[in-house]
Amino acid sequence: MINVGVIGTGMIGQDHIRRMTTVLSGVKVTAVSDVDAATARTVGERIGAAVHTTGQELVADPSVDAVLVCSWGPTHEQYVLAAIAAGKPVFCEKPLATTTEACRRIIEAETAYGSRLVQVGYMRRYDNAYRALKAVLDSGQIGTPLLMHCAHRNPSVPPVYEKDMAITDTAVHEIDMVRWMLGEEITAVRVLVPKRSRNGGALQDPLFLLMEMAGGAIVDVEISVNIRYGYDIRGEIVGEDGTAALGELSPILVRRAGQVATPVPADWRERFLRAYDIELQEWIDGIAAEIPASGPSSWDGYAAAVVSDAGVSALHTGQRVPVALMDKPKLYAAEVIA
Ligand code: NAD
Ligand code: ISE
Repeated sequence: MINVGVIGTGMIGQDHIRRMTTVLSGVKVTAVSDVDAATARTVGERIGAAVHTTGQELVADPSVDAVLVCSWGPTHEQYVLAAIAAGKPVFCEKPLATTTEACRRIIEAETAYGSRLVQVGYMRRYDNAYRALKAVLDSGQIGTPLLMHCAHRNPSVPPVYEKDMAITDTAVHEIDMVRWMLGEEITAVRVLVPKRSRNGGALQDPLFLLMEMAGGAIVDVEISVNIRYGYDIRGEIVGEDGTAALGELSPILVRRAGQVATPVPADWRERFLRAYDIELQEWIDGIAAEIPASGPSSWDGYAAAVVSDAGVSALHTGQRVPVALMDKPKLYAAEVIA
């Protein structure tokens, strides 16, 4: 049984606690912590877990074998570094950190430790539809990929959501996904700014992100975070010999009043339900088997942060911004992305 401590008991923290408590096997949530002490206490009491005042105390708790970081992005670094210092495996929700410099510090700490302790929550790599799309691409059926069209649509976002988060918090999923899907790095980005939706208030919504890949393909991402009708994630690869796209995921079609309708997921919890289950179960099983983390790494978190920083710069300047990664440390050399 792996004892997990959860830092951050907000939306995804509570959802991961639910799955670790009622869906997954070989895991127990033994401790929780949040700067919102009342929420942490309510959640901790519900599942019989210890409630710590700080994340650092939780990491030091001997009843915690592994740490799950689900607090706000800018707070991730301190907890990931604390877990590495304690030699405990740590699963950090995306983004690994909100700046390139913070990700570099995590890489330095992990490489000094000498083996992988960190996994980042880029769950699309565990989604059946994305995996099926990658299998078609890798089989060669549609030939060399030339373009990928993506849409990342949220029905709405909370009031704390700011302009740059369209890149750093939302499109960062596509940034990680295309590196993994095409097996190559992103070399430059641009952001186009269309007419503003009246549903977004003061927020510039939507945005259009363009990414140039090392092999010459171009990826576009529509980022709409006030689309109202539901949570809609789209992706289509255009190859030299054909195209392949994520399918419609609903198990039913409703025919009524002269129309055919399929339900749209309400949010990311519903759309990626199984992907989150699989990523966390594999993480837990790996810890139980004493195998170093093999999912998205600190290097992937760093690469996503560099592209995301470039995206923010492109958004503010209107310019094409090149992406340059540092040399890859040996610890991550065996990973799929070159
Ligand atoms: P949220 O606001 O619902 O919850 C975040 C929690 O962190 C809050 O309870 C807040 O009080 C707590 N917190 C803030 N600062 C803290 C600190 N210094 N120490 C401890 N706790 C602190 O946000 P959320 O939607 O649950 O997002 C949390 C993280 O998960 C973010 O990094 C977000 O990007 C990520 N996330 C990932 C996915 C995904 O699809 N993989 C989906 C949603 C959120
Ligand atoms: C949120 O943090 C997530 O990670 C969701 O998957 C994404 O769709 C949403 O835009 C983010 O704010």
